[in-house]
Amino acid sequence: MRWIISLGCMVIALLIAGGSMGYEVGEKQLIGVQDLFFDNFESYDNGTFPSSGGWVVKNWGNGEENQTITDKVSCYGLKSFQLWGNEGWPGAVVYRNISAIRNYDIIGFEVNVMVWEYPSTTSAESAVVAFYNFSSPNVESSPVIVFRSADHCIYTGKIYSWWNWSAMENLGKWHPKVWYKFTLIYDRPKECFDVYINDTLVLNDYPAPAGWQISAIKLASGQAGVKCYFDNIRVFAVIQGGTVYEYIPIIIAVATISTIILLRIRKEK
Ligand SMILES: [Ca+2]
Repeated sequence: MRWIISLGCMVIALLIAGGSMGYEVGEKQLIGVQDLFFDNFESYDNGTFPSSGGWVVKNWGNGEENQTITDKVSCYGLKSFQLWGNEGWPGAVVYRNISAIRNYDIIGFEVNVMVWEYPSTTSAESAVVAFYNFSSPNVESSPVIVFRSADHCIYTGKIYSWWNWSAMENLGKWHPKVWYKFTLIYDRPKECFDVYINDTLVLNDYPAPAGWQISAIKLASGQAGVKCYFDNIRVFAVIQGGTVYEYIPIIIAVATISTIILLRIRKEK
């Protein structure tokens, strides 16, 4: 009986130790993600432009009627947002103000993108997703995800260097009618960003100048002149904290010891 009391005291001691010390897993850890904007395009009528959701046009591309909510293609739910650029110039460009984004150091976007077909031209870009400057839309900011037409590859980098493909990072081939999920997380103080494709990290700490101008998200179907589709777009901030503790090892230890005690008590009965 005495050993059970001893073990019980040990469990209590472990719990107290866990509560006061924990296991430090880093000097400064990420403690959460706060959504700043989300749109799955389900709330709009088919065939309309989603201006009621705050989307604004910069270029109508291949006609006003072709920049539209559609129920013919979707990644989640029944609808997505179709953009269709002109072959040549300009493409179809829209953006959405998210002014709260200025309040956070680490920001990101997540979006599903699909390009309908390979362009018949090698003109520059088809689908584009980028952080943007809402109040000065002609002043563009980094970073960007862009589908290049010439080699059918996805690129990332700074938006100013669109035409300097060799200065950008090639993230691999894209294929028509395939949805790709992109997650880009931009650490402005560190001046670098990470890119995930379909939840797999494909680029880590890519250098990028601090995007102080960023206040919006931009979508486009560029001058490749093909239909591009966007769904489930999310813009978020990563919230940082001080030291974060990891309690899992302590919980496992306490659970194991408690189980031993319970088994021993049952055996004695
Ligand atoms: Ca949808």
